Amino acid sequence: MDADTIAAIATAPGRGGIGVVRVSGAKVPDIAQGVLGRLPRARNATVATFRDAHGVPLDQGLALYFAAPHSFTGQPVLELQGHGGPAVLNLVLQRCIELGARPAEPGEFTKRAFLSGKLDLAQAESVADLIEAASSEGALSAARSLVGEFSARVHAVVDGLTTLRMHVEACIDFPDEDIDPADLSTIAQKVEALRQQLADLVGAAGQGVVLRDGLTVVLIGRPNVGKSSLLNRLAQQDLAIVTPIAGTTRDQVRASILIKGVPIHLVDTAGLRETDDPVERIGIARTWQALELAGAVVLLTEAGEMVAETEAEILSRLPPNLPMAWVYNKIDLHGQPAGHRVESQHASFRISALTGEGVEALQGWLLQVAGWKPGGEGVFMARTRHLTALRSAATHLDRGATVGRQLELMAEELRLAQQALGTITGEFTADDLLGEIFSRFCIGK
Ligand SMILES: Nc1nc2c(ncn2[C@@H]2O[C@H](COP(=O)(O)OP(=O)(O)O)[C@@H](O)[C@H]2O)c(=O)[nH]1
Ligand SMILES: [Mg+2]
Repeated sequence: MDADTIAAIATAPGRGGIGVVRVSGAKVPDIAQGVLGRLPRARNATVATFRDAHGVPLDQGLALYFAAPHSFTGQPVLELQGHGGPAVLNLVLQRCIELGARPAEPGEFTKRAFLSGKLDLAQAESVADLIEAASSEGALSAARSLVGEFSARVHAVVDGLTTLRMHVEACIDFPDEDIDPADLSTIAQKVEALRQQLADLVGAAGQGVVLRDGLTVVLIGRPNVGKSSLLNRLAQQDLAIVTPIAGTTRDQVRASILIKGVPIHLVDTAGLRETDDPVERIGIARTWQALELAGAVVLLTEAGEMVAETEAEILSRLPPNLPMAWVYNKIDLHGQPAGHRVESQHASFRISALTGEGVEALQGWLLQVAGWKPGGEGVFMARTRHLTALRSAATHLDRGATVGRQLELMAEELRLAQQALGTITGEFTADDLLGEIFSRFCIGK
């Protein structure tokens, strides 16, 4: 573990009732002596004056000392809880640095907690996810991961794999014909049970990824069909300029909204048409680019109007398998009722962006495409990285299930499955990945 003592302002920048400077490392007792004149009793809240090198008071607050290894990082930790102003907090931080600490890097406290075995990697990641959660659903699922529910389920599969591997390895030592058929069938049953366990886990983690990352939805169509109006309606704000003039939207307008706690990232684009306007043409080129990163596309046309070449071209250029909703907008102008039809990945809706009629059904479809299922209990925050690892483990188990009597092959697949799962909790994680994960944290965490 790193020998440096690190310090950072752990509370959000700005002014607040309380601001916390956190210090972790071997020099904590000296730093406490320097700032407070003594080392407070461990795990006791102590009222104290924080002083500079000349004894001048910088602030008065609470000091909390945690002796190693009973702290967040596993090292000696000092928390100085003073007043939440940027200037005063900086003075206290500088005082700690003067006494031998260095400024912490983003995520460095949590990284130390991971390295000292206080948290596994999935739990450490959920610290950042909890802080960043955009919705209460997201926060609750991150908290579930933080207390280790996700890791526990991963470990349960790993334990199952370990037992199974022992069983398989034991059988390998016998020549083929001596393997007891009863053993083979027990092994097959266990593989099947683990596949099911893993499939459930993939489902729950997939939900977590949705809660964290959401779905990017691109609105396209000819000019004036109401794309910007629909964006504004969904965002419940006037974000994009709406006018009856074709070609109003040129720059992409982006808005992230929450539907039932799921982040939906909307991209409003320049309407697709032939144009000589160079600016609009750039906008149109960007529309096509945006589609490459889309998780779903909403194609708008005006209700009661004929479908034209533009739509045919759009349809022919859409990436295959991209979920699409065809939205017939402006039903209020044509006296049509709202309505919708959903066929798996494809759906059509009759709506009015102006009155909002029919928009709720469209929102429901977006949630469905995002992969959200109602009753998100037992969902825990997960990342794409976790999902990839779970799927990789599942693939190895699938392969393991097909090898028949070739138990050497099965043993190898089981080993690879276990290794894939190990990357989630950090047992088999490369250093550069660790660096990348923690560098995305905020400072002081
Ligand atoms: N009556 C009616 N007008 C709409 C509706 N949606 C959009 N409009 C109008 O159609 C025009 C073009 O809308 P806009 O959102 O800028 O279309 P965009 O070019 O596709 O972004 C504006 O005058 C809007 O007020 C709708 O559902 N009903
Ligand atoms: Mg527009």
